[in-house]
Amino acid sequence: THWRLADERCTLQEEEMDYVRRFHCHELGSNQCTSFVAKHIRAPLQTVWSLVRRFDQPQLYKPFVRKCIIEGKMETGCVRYVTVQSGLPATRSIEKLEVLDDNEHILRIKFTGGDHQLKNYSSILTVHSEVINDQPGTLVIESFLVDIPEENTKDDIIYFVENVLKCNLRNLANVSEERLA
Ligand code: A9S
Repeated sequence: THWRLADERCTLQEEEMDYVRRFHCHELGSNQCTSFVAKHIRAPLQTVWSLVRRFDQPQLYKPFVRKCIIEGKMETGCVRYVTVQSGLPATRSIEKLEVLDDNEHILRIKFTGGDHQLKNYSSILTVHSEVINDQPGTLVIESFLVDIPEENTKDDIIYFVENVLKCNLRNLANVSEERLA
């Protein structure tokens, strides 16, 4: 089992890095940092993408989101007003839909306001179909770019954002896999 585990880990690395190189390029500014998280989900790509693409309802899979309102139609350039659960270092976020590509399955978002510390935050989320143990699966990769704030170190901000994204993708897996049950 150790060998298989190791194999899965290195397989994850190889395919993941190919996608990251192709789809997750960020123009790094002088005082900015970037990283990414990835998650294998045991559900077909269409199921996962149907949840991810709902820019108007991030609460479908994001556990920290309490409420979300968007103005007008859900299309490139539209803005959502997110309020988040209590106990977090922020209460709200204003987020703009940069790209929603239903063919390439690419979602690009920028945070344009709010009372959080994530200045000039932008993210790219892509989904890729794969086979896991002969079952249809989906590899989700989410990368981000964000300013390094004065009061934090680069490692602090990366640690913080990576953990939020890991929570989001873990819950995306739960919701996607439940939909099949
Ligand atoms: O939700 C995302 O896609 C990504 C992030 C990093 C969201 C972070 C967050 O919603 C909190 C979870 C509330 C943490 C915002 C915008 C600011 C925070 O401080």
